[in-house]
Amino acid sequence: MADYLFCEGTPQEVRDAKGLHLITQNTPNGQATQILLEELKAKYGLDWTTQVIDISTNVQKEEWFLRLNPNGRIPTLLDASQSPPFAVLETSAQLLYLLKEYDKEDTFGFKDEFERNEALQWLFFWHGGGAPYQGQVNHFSRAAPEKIPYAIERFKKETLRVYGVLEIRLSGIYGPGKKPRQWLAGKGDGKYSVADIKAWSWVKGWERTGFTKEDMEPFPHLLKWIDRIHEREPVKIGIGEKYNLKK
Ligand SMILES: N[C@@H](CCC(=O)N[C@@H](CS)C(=O)NCC(=O)O)C(=O)O
Repeated sequence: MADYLFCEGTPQEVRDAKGLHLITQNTPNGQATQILLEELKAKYGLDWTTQVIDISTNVQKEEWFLRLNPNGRIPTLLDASQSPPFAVLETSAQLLYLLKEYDKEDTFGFKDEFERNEALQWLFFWHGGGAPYQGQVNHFSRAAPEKIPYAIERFKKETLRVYGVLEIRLSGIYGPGKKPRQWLAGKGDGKYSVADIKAWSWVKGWERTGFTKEDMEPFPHLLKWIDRIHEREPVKIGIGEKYNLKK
């Protein structure tokens, strides 16, 4: 028994978990892991339990949560089928953990080392260079008590720049034969993978982030990629009603 993972305040549903247990809220970060779980369910019949929390109450800063994820942020994944139970923080680490443990056919990852590395490149690119900037646009334009034009402009500009990086990749202009790609990683025009899932969960929210259609005009391949991923049934479920907070 891994006593260190639990304390008096640990909710019963966490203690009762027998397999994978996801603690989330339906935000872009939460959605990345939600989508991969739904994809794995569609492909292999994977099962897990979900606990939707309300981060506006700061429940993610309570001791029971910090024991599972010292960063105090969602999503948090616990795999209670491991002995001792294994807790995973950070979306990209969760995606990689799920690939290793639950995607036995590498459907959403790659067997080939070079392709696998490409997926890591785009995963890290978005984790470190995309999500934090788009997150700051959201913060400074919606949540901040004071509107600071410099901060909003700075983070908008950087977010559009990284959208431009994705556009370069998907348009294929600097790739072999200058052929457009369908997906971020993989040979040829690529294969849908965790790299796409991670970036998509943020980029698809461009309108909500405050960008206009004119802002997005330089990114035609990116816009098509957004629609392509949105058509997948597990993706629709992974960002849908199922993950909304039940009041
Ligand atoms: N780098 C982290 C970021 C997670 C994150 O920022 N989660 C936000 C919601 S999208 C959160 O939990 N915010 C609540 C808080 O900061 O207390 C990841 O990829 O998992």
